[in-house]
Amino acid sequence: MTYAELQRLYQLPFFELLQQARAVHEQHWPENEVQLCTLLSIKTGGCSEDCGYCAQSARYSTGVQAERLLDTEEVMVRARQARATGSTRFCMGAAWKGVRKGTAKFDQVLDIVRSVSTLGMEVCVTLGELGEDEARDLKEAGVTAYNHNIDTSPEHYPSIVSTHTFEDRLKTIRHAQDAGMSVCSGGILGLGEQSGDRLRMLEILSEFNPQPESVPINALMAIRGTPLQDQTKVDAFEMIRVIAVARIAMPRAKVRLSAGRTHMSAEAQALAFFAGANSIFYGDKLLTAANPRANEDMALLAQLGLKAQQPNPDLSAPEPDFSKPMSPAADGCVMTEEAVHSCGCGDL
Ligand code: SAM
Ligand code: DTB
Ligand code: SF4
Repeated sequence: MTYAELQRLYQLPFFELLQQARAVHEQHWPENEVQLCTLLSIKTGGCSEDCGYCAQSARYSTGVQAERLLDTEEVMVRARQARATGSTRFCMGAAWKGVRKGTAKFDQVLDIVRSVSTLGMEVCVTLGELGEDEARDLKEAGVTAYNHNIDTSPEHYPSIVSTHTFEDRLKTIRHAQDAGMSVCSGGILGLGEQSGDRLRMLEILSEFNPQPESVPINALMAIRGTPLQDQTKVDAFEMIRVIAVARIAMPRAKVRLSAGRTHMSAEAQALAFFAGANSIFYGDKLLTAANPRANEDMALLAQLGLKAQQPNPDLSAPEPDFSKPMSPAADGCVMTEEAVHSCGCGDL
């Protein structure tokens, strides 16, 4: 969709925009479903890159400690738990600039992917930069979607990140597409961008060929210690407008209401679902930052009469085995909006 078309939509009176987005949504997504995706940080912290929003960059003192790459069984425990609690997509993130074929860490990721892909969920990974070979190996191992966000406009990107370029991001996305993986790509609001940057971001995403299979829209979780720690919170109406425009511009994409839901009221989230969001990260933690509690999300979906998306029958897998151990319970753990440990304890 052209910039001018996106701008015309973005500037519509709020309810007109919502009505248009709703019509597109009902036409393409009549099921009244929301996909639940579980996120797991399989390699936390210590990243070489300087993304100004990120709790995991080694350049900032955010309180997030660098940890080792999880082993396959540790990940499988979390993946089985995710499936048992209704997630149909399991997304694994690693705090790396990228991955290279022939390294022990890449082999370990492939091993994790092979195992997780037996469980019948969509398997998404976000590992940073990929070359053609790495993309092919990931696809062969069972990755269904590669997450690589463009984050903002190409014009604003250099004020947020200096250690890689916007063009580098596009190259990785092309490699993922060429290897036959679906692409999950979106961005973050609240990076000090203008509304024009948001529209440029949507313009570029909507012009991918094919369009992204999913589009995460994150609101900045301002992390203490990062250059963006004092950014003001994203206005919920702005977030909903961007979701509505994304829905119209990319009718077949899952639009994921991603980071930042802890700052949104239940009513604002309901409007975001009305405007076309049909996927969320589900579970008490994102990668390092807080997410709404799973039971609150369940209650919200029930209140709105929305159903959790059912597993894809094409991704056949045995029934959940409830005898397997669950990951450590987060019961009683107080999550905050700051970065928290990846052990799930909730400590800062
Ligand atoms: N290292 C990989 C990369 O950069 O693509 C994968 C992990 S990275 C944490 C994944 C995405 O999470 C980023 O592209 C960004 O859109 C989002 N993200 C990271 N920190 C965030 C924050 N503080 N608030 C909102 N979104 C954030
Ligand atoms: C995406 O767009 N958002 C998720 C996922 N893709 C990997 C990550 C959100 C991270 C929020 C900050 C944190 O947890 O450190
Ligand atoms: Fe590293 Fe990704 Fe964080 Fe950037 S967003 S610092 S590449 S983990």
